Amino acid sequence: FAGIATSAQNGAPLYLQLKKAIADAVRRGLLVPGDALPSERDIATRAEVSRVTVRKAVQELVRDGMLVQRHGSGTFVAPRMDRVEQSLSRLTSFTEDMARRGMKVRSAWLERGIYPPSPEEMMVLGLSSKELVARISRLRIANGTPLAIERASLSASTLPDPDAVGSSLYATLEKTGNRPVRAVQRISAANLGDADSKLLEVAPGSASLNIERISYLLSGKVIEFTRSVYRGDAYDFVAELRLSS
Ligand code: 16G
Repeated sequence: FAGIATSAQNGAPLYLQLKKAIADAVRRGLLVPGDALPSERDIATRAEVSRVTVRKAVQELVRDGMLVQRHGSGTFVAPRMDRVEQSLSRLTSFTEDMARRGMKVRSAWLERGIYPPSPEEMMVLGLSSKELVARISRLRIANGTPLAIERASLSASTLPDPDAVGSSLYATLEKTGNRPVRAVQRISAANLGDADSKLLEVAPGSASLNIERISYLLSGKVIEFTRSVYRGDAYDFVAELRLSS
């Protein structure tokens, strides 16, 4: 972490730069799961920052799930995340999936607002050119690791205020009786471009699983059209198959 203060030319707050330096050390394997983090004083001296800055960076990494604090014994690198095994036979939300695994979820907003629909959105959501579409795009992060980018489109009449979506889209839809009960999902393999690989913190060209989900209400009305990009190195999609009679 040395030299953080002296190289602090880019304007980002010091604690965020330190947070990134610690996270990078974990990602590059310089610190492995179970390793104790050097003491607050040690880090502060090496990085030439105050202990308050170190505390703030460490607190955020604990909140993200990358570090764990054990009372009396210090701060450690959290156990490595296994590949996520995701059932293809249940209609669940990202928040529910991760909560069930005891993982901490965070989303970074990439876009949200009301727009005129694209021809594809008009077709899939059954909108006329006079109607509007609500778009919400998020980077979905579990235990500090970005796992997927999800770009959802819904009719603006279903979601008139995208800003009101909290941490879970499905929880928001549930409140107005619009939670989908059925979905059709198409999964295809792809390679990540520069922008998406940067967001997902993997090398450009890494494998991804691109998922298109169209979900429906009981009435048969399409409620959600979502294009997602999942990290190929982090996900296994699992379905149970039966011999048809
Ligand atoms: C899942 C869905 C996505 C849905 C989201 C809602 C896939 C590929 N995608 O991630 O379509 O919008 O859940 O999650 O499974 P939320 O309620 O946590 O916002």
